[in-house]
Amino acid sequence: MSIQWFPGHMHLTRQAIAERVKGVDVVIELLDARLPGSSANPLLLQLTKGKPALKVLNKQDMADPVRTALWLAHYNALPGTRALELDASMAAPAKRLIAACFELAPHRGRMSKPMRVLICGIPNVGKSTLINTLKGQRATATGDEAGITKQEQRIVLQDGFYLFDTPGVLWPRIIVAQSGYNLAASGAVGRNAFDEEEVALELLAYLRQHYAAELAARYALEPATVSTQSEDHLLETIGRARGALQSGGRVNLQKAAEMVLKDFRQTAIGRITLETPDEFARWLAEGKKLDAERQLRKEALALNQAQRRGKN
Ligand SMILES: Nc1nc2c(ncn2[C@@H]2O[C@H](COP(=O)(O)OP(=O)(O)OP(=O)(O)O)[C@@H](O)[C@H]2O)c(=O)[nH]1
Ligand SMILES: [Mg+2]
Repeated sequence: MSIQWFPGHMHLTRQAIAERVKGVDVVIELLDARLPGSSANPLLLQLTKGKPALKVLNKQDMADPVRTALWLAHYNALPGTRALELDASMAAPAKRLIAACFELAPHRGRMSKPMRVLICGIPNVGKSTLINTLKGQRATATGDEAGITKQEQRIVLQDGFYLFDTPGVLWPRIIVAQSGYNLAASGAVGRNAFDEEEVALELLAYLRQHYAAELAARYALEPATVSTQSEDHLLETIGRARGALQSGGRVNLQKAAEMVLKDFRQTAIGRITLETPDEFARWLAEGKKLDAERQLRKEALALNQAQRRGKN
């Protein structure tokens, strides 16, 4: 799938993150609890250079609670990593983050040594919402669309406690194919940058395997339909049932795909998580292998061309 991942302001942000990290005490990485592996920036470790970091599984109210528990256990078992779950619009749990920052950087938080917390994560994951919840007022713009925050912004939470809101970033190369689809399904990718039908088909393929009952209930399908029909067929069945038709009575697949994606994003199908830690580890290993093979082929091709140029 081709995705126009990296609009200009995201490029700048990567540099801005690297620059900004020098002057912060804690980095909070907001992950999407529906796709924790795919929403984790593989470059972040390199960008944050050993700063105390906290992973926050946001939008937990939309995710499958059983799987959220698996992901929290997974992250908390990694050395030097702490993870929490969150619904960024709820004040009480958000306040736990403040306490966690003080645990990670106990010497900070006075006027002379302020606590400086950088909040980063993919587009639309809820960074600005979290900041507004912590602040108790609308200090920064939010919206259900990727790319709302365009510039870094400093918010003073209280005396000696600063939060830095950053524009969402995606990384230039996504080597796990499923991550591309999951990011697009979640709403992290701008509307015109991917093919809705392709993404909806991948989503249906996953849901029919792992959330068959929810899928059947949402679209009033027989369980047998869900288990026996291919995702292409399912999309057509759903489109027909929902009246997404075009002239001649054929199903408008684009419209059907948009409907399925909207339902997923609004939790209308249920609380769904698109990956488990084990699944993601497998996808990552596979992605790395394919990527290494691609790299080798590229090198072989370059060598071959150089040799031919040498002969001429
Ligand atoms: N259900 C639910 N929705 C959330 C949560 N956090 C954020 N949202 C919604 O997600 C959307 C995106 O939130 P923002 O705070 O603008 O996201 P952002 O990470 O700042 O996005 P960019 O600035 O585009 O990078 C908004 O519609 C929020 O209301 C959450 O924990 N649960
Ligand atoms: Mg924002």
